[in-house]
Amino acid sequence: MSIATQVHRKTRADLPATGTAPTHPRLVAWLDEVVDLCQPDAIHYCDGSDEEYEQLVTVLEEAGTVVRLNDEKLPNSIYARTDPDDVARVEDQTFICSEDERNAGPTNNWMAPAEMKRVMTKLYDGCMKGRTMYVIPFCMGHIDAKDPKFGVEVSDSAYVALSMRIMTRMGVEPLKAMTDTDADFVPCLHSVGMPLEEGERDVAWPCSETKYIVHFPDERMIWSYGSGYGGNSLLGKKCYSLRIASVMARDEGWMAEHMLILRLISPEGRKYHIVAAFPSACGKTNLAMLEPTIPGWKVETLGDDIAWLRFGDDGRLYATNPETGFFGVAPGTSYETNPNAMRTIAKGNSIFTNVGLTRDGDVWWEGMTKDKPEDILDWKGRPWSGSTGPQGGRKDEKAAHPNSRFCTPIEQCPILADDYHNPQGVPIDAIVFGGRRENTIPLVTQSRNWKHGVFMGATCSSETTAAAKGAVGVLRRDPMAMLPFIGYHVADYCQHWINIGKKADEAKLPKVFYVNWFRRDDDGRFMWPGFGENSRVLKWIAERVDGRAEAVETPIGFIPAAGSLDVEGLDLPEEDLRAVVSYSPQEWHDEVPRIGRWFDTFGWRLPRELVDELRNLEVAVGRA
Ligand code: GTP
Ligand code: SPV
Ligand code: MN
Repeated sequence: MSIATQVHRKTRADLPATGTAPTHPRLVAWLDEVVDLCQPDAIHYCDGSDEEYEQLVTVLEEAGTVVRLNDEKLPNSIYARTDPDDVARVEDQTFICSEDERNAGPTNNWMAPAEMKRVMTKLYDGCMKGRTMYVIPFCMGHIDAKDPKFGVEVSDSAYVALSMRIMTRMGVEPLKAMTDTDADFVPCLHSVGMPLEEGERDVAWPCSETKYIVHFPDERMIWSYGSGYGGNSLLGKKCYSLRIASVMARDEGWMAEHMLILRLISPEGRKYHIVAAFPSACGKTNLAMLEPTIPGWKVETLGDDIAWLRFGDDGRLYATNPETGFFGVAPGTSYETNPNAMRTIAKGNSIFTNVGLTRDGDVWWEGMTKDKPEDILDWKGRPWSGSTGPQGGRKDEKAAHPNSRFCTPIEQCPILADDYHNPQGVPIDAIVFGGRRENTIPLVTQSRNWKHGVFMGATCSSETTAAAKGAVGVLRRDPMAMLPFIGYHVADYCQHWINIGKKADEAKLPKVFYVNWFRRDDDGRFMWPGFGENSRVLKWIAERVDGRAEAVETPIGFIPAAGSLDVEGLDLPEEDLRAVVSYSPQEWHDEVPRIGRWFDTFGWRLPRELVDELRNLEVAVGRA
């Protein structure tokens, strides 16, 4: 830092400010440090009000970042296009900076915290010049929870402030609760990394080629730089509620998981609570809001992305959703596939990012309607038609980016369960793991017990999707769908799952299942129709929880006995059904060594229990 810049360094007192400055002593001290480092031109303390929402939309509109959508179609909603290079989570640039490298483990990027702070302090130095710094107090989960989890995000993006208002409890209420109790909070620093020189014109979506998404688990602190996109910038979401929270959960005896939460209600009115962990863009939002195709059964939604699991006084595991919104994949969402998501969005108050924009201010994406529209604008802003693709582009280029998203308040979901508002959450009957596998993994398998269920989760695998930057369709292991989100060593994380099982009676623990909606036939077509038809699998799971449905034991666990899966009215040839539910000895003969190689990467911390489960499987498939 030169002497000249030191002399002119602004303090917080120098800045024009709007909103009410906080009084929480540690927050005040941290804000002073951030201003000193980032040197914004102005500061806004967010209160989360409707008036503020309106003001920030105007700010973004004037900057060209968003446009307001047609109020008659999507009231109070906005549309944003990102930089074409800032469209997904950047896993390569995501770091777990634990003091001890061994605590980050083989699945995370690591740098020594001091070293990372040196690198990032240089980047942050003056990074908010020409911009307003937004101070965003929030709480993940209920403010009146036993142990509320507060955070404060400081960001130079109004888009982030607006999105955080949908996705979290944000503004005066969490700030007051935090201040009244002098509670700790997770400091979350975010900058798009594009300072403006005096008189320099801004771009519509400021960001930087240099990106870092960094977690300091020992300090419970998050630093993010260079990206304005979802999981990189809405720091309450993956950064806090999974990466930092998984470390808190390990230390405090609970679990932070990449899971949806749903309530399934039988025709007799029996309620089952199910959580399901699928990797990014593998069907959580869709399953969470499913409309059953089997008569008499109902689903209610509690969450679509993140679940926090804690023991209740009765020794059962309870799930809560720390979020207040859906940040859902747009493409493929329609009144056919996910009508409840469409109804949620239709109430407005939503932010759409990187989808298509119609001439009359509505949104469109691939799969929304059977017929593709003509003459709309694509996610890059080019005129686009279903018959020709974008002007100047290729015919097969999509109107919406495959990872384009809607951000919408959960309370607008027409099938939201009443217990969403209950800080205790709901008692879990079943945990479901899943992934995108074109072969090997049957439609549904039940584990023999908790330990075997942990083995299933630990060996989950899935083909990569557009939710993260990088190649799509590449098979990788994704333990509990948490590969990019575990804030510590993967082996210790699996051990934590095993230890949770030791804390409870096996009878009180949720039953564990593994599903795969994505098995394909020789022509590459999905064999299982999916979406609403997945209710047939949920019904089988519920009946297994009650010890009713019949199953066949195989080397990989229990699969539905012939006739036990309700397929009444399902339009699926008998041989396809058999193929999709079957256990294939040949495919598992090939799979087992792949699991062995995966476990080899864990090193000596690999839990004994998982070694035992692998041995059993090797023997059962004739690989021992
Ligand atoms: P994240 O928000 O990234 O964590 O993803 P998610 O797990 O919530 O995924 P989501 O439900 O948004 O689904 C992603 C994609 O998978 C969408 O394009 C869906 O249309 C598609 N999909 C969801 N369920 C099914 C299914 O049962 N069968 C098939 N074939 N596709 C599905
Ligand atoms: C995911 O990638 O799993 C998401 C979207 O849910 S993001 O918030 O960007 O992480
Ligand atoms: Mn997710």
